[in-house]
Amino acid sequence: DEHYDPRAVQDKWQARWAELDPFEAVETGEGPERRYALDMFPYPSGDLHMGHAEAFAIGDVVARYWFQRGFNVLHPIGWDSFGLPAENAAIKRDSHPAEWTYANIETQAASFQRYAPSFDWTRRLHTSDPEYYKWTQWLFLRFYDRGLAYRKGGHVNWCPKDQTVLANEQVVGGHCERCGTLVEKRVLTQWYFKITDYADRLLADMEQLEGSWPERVLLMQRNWIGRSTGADVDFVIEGRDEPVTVYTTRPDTLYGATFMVVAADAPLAEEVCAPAQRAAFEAYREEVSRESEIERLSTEREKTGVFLGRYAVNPVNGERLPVWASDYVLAEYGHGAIMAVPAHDQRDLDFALKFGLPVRVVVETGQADPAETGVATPGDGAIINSGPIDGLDKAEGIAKIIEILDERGTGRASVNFRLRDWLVSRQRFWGCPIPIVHCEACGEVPVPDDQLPVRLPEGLRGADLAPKGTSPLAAASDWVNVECPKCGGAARRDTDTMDTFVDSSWYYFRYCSPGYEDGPFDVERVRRWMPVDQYTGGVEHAILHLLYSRFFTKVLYDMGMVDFTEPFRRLLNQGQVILNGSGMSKSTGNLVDLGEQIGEFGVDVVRLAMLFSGPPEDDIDWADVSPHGMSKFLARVHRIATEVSSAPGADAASGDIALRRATARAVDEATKLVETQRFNVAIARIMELVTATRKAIDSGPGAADPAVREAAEAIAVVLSLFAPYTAEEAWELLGGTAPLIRAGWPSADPALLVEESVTCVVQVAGKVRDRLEIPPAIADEELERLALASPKVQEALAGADIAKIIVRAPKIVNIVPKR
Ligand code: ANZ
Ligand code: ZN
Repeated sequence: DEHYDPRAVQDKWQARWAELDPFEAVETGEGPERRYALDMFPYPSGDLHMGHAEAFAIGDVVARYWFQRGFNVLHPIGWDSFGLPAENAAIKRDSHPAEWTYANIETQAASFQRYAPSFDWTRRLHTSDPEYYKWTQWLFLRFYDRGLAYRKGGHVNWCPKDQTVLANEQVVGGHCERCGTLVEKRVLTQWYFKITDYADRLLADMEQLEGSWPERVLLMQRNWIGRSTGADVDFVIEGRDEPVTVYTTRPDTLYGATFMVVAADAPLAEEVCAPAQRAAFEAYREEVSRESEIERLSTEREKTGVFLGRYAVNPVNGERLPVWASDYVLAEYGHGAIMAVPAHDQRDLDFALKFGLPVRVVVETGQADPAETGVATPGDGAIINSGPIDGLDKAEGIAKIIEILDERGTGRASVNFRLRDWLVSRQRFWGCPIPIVHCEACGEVPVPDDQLPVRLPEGLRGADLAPKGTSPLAAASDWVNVECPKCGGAARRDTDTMDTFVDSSWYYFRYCSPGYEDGPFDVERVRRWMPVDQYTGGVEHAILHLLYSRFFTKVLYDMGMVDFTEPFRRLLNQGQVILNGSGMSKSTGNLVDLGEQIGEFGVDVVRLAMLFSGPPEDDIDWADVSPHGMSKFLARVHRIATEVSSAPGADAASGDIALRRATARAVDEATKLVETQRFNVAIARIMELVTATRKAIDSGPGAADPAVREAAEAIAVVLSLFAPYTAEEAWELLGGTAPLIRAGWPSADPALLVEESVTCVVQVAGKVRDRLEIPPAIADEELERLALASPKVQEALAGADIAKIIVRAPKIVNIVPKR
């Protein structure tokens, strides 16, 4: 019947699956191979939207495929439930963030139950539950024990709207990643995680991910870590005991240095500044502190700076270089000071031209004089004006200079990373409290493990949470004032909460043993389930979340808690769902409503439409998607199952051979396509098989033919990955037992995969000389090659040159020798 309504069977099967529990991961030491399918857990902002639908459909396909293959599958779900939106909602509605959060979680959970139902719900977790954040705090303290969590004062990014600090990673183009407000700099004492200690390993271990993570994600991670190699060079400063060290990637241009620049906001600038220049310097520094990051980093902007009244001595030639302060040198990179080589570095050249400083070419690049063109020449070439390294090229020059500096003890090879330590404290309420107490006598005191979790104080709500620039927790005086765990004296709790990226850096470990009470996870169970076989989620997490998770895993490895160093074996970033070019996200509003689509077409249709629209990595333009077409297709599947259901079962081997071959090919290809995540093509293969089956019923051997049943069963099993409800219904019609997910994956009989062959006649000078058995779809070139390779043809040619070959694949090849 063409009137099949995919919505009609959803509730029935959802209830049956809930009874049968086929998706619960089985905890046994032995048994089948295990697979861990992980989806990036959602933030509970309202109901699920089209973006979720895309990501979770993909994750569900992967998990279902593994279930169907008979693996022991872990496919958990949970919520990343701390965070600012809940707090802002609570302020607006005069309520508690938990109310909004947990109400939204329930809404999303209900939607998930219908939409992507292969989760193991027994492992559900929420990062805002005290049972979860207890272990986030425990991990914080282990980081603290290892010197990986520390407090320091310094310039931090401050969002004036959200009234909280931001990690460097959360500042995009100078603006708050979340709300778009221009970010300011503030001097504050904050908690950091020492991710820089792991920079080398974060980079080196990427080798394990090569080929199984998207290339662009690896590239983004590499750029973010930003390893560069060069040299540290020590410059003596006249009138100062301590030399100033600069980091340079071009020590080969050391003879071209004509001045030095110190970051205006670095303490070094203040230290180096001569008394006569102090007033000018302080005025300049004041100016810089008012600038936004975006202004500072702009290349368009004219350079600014001030002379510090001192000279640095070039260690290789004794030249005196004036020392300047400027904002284009960053306090937090390298040593916060540079040697300026204006001929070969554009920023230095802009500065030199602005302030009338000398420009000296030391590399012959064949380009025009930078002092005249205003264009620096950063390329390679023969070194000149550089004493002992004249005539060398860049690589040789770098090696030689480092050797010279090394000998004199005035410099050394050096490696730098762009990666900064991870700022983890936030001045907001709805997050994981930092388990530290500040005591006047003892200083920072960790909360003892047996006093965890440090729960969020009760009683704060609504306006109490409004941003004030200090943490709202500070207002809960009963909560803040505690006894020092060490000396028993009066002490205060740390009032900051952790960046929610801390919560999400380890949730996938917790899924392995969600109720575990003796630690963040059961080491044995993590050994059983991890690493994650496939992680599915948005490319917006390509840097932060993945980098932090990789960092956590390495720390856990160093703690001896896990025996692997990378948490995610394979990564898939799904594309976005868009509508005619406008991104559909929370910020732009949901233009297509998932609930409405499901209401109109049913879950199977929405899933199928998403998955069929293109490769999973590509964006989906919902305007191009055809739910009606998918609906018709499912009706055809259902109709075939209905027609076959009344036919008696019989040995498939006696069935129609052409359809049997088509089924075997479809299964074989679909398997490979699912393995390589080309789901859209896999669906296309099933559609072709449906068409072939229809033809066999209508104008071939009919619905009672055993090959038709075989095809119908294969269709149901493969389709179950993409349209699980219709597939299960069809399976039942065919006499199968629920749940279909336990029916096993079909395997294609290799004998049926061998292509049929046809006979090709090969003529030489009009005479038949050979007959070749070849596949019917052979290409002309391939057939020509085979014909010429035939010994009988070679014999007939007897060494004669060939005038012409006429190929009519797959029937005939005619070879005309020269006379
Ligand atoms: C002299 C020089 C000559 C440089 C030349 C470049 C070209 P990456 O590759 O990103 O590591 N630099 C060093 N510390 C800096 C800081 N704190 N703020 C701004 N710039 C800084 O860049 C390293 C290069 O950036 C260094 O090499 C230095 O300039 C500059 F023809 O030294 B170079
Ligand atoms: Zn104390």
